[in-house]
Amino acid sequence: MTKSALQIARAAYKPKVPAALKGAVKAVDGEYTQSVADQDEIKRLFPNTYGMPLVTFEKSHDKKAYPAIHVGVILSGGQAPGGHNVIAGLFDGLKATNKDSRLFGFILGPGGLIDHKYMELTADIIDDYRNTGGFDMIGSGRTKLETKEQFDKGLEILKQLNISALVIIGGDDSNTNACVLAEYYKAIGAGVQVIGCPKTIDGDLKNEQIETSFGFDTACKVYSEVIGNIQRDCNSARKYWHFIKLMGRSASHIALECALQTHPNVCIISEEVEAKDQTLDDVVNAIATVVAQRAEQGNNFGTVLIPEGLIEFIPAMKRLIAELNDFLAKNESEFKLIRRSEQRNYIIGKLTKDNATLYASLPEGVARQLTLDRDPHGNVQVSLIETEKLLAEMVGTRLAEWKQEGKYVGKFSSLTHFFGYEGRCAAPSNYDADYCYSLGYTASCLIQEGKTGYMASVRNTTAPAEKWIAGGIPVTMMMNMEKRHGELKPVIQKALVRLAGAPFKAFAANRDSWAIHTDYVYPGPIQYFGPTEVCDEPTKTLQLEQGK
Ligand code: FBP
Repeated sequence: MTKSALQIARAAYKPKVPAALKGAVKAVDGEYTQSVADQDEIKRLFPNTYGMPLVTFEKSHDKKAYPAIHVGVILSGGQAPGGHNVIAGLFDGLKATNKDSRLFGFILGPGGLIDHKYMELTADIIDDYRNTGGFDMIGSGRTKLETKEQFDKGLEILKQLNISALVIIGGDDSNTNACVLAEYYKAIGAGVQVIGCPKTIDGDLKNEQIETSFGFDTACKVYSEVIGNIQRDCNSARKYWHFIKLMGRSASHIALECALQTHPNVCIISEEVEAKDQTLDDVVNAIATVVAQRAEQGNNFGTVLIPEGLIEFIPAMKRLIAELNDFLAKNESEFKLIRRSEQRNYIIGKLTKDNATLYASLPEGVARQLTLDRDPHGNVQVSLIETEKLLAEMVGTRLAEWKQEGKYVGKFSSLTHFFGYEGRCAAPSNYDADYCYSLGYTASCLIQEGKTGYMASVRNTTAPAEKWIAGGIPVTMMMNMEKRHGELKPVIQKALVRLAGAPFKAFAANRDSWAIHTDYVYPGPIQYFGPTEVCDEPTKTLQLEQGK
């Protein structure tokens, strides 16, 4: 494998860890916990793993002897920078307590456990992937581990490999499923502990105990670097409006963090659009107003950040999509017989009044996308809708109308971008390299202490790493009951952007000024060598949330 000069230099980086994890460690049990909501129901569903205490790891003066164990690890869902360091931390933690312990990686996500596809992760392999981005050491996948048959099939291979603990590195859904698995294995006395680790660039797996999901830091820094570059280009040529969509399936944390880092002229926050019951037209008008105001000052350029999940947060779009899903599911064969050129009018004729008006107002491409791309459940794949193009086109149309009415005097040329995959496998920032390694090491400590149904947690991460606090949180503590596919299920509460939270407030306090005055910030690339304020700075979101 040919390596870049930076990769070679980075391989030697020793992640910073909390002081408590250097040397012998002891677990200190804290308060007993309860779920964030629906306590009786969650307790009933998780009789063996509900209510367990918080755990914190502290330095110990006695070096306990731990037996050699076999542990399995799974990477689940979308890639996020730092996953390899979670595995490296886990490996080092296991070896530190007993050099004969062994680690096995299941290939291509949870599917590897069910299909019995695995590889042993030896020191050579681990060393090759330290501080690297991506999940390619063992691959990842989106198979959901949720049925008893899957759990039993998985147990066969765990028993065969003598594995007594499984670490699942994933987002809210994967960690929910990890907890269901922990409960099941405990209930049947399988002798397999299950520990989760918080991963997702989307940043929506967080709460009082889990400060952030890993990968959010690096991904936002990569996107902010490129947004900064675009803004500098934009401010140099002064002739384009750039519409930039940012990944984040549901929550707008990535868009918000990038806005805080780069000060764009406009940033849409889906949660605000929903809270204010805004229509697509309201969003278009808001952007067009900023374009018109800047044009009055002779500035026919700017940047607009758009969160990937926007469409699903616009109440009227949600209603339209629901009716389309329903209608097309029932009338698929009839729809297929309609000539392509007549499909749009056919749909307009079938929808209820408000939905028909909205559908008729959509640009041709998007209207078509809404009737075509459906997932296996028959739903529109909203993430495939090119919101950046939709908004650019609709803003252009609105400005043309305003020009006719004499309300707009400028020139409008737009360019569109989508940043997602560019950041998901980037080499982890120091923050993610350190945080991930510490999470993995903490997971090994939870295993050694016999815990199951816990998520590894590392807190106080805006302080120097020495002062970080490592521990474990019972996963049931983060759960509530939510409707999924029409059924009430226990799930980890997803953390959306809080409009009352400090990051949104900081953005809201500045956005009017950023809209009109060109106050772009150019964060530049992630740095690994240099002063700590350049190399180790956590996200603005985290700093604001922690009052820094
Ligand atoms: P996870 O929540 O599984 O970490 O994935 C998040 C994400 O990167 C979203 O931001 C994005 O919408 C989605 O994955 C893309 O999915 P895919 O990798 O299947 O294209």
